[in-house]
Amino acid sequence: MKLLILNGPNLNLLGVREPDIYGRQTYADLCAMIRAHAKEIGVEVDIRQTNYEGKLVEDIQNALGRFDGIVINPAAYTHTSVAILDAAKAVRLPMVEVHISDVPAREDFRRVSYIRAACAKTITGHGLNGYLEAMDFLKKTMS
Ligand code: CA2
Repeated sequence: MKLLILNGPNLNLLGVREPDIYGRQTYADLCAMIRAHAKEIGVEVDIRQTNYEGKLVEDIQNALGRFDGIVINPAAYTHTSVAILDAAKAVRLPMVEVHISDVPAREDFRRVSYIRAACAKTITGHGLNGYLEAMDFLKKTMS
């Protein structure tokens, strides 16, 4: 089983700024956690981060036939991007939406999630562990 882990804009700054919201662990720490968990549960992972909306669209499109499922944190594009939603709907791969912070408890503009409509599950506010929970969910639902 092969999972694509996609991260949107500014998530490369994890641990560098706003530790009160996103914690002190870095993006490298997140990648290490995901890789260790993948090994534990016996899945392959490809972890990517981009600041570009079109790159996320292309990565989702190209996942068809290459990956069995997608864990996605589109970051700010969660709240704006119909293009990412359309790509996710087009490929119809099992997908889980993850947010590190407790999004509903933040600003009103973060309450909208376009990608949610294409996701089997949404995990918010569980910190970096949310990614691991998403991997567990996909592993369980697909085996
Ligand atoms: O909570 C999440 O995971 C978010 O997807 C993070 C996005 C935000 O726009 C969403 O509303 C919720 C922001 C990612 C930026 O991450 C940073 C990390 C450290 C320092 C600055 C930004």
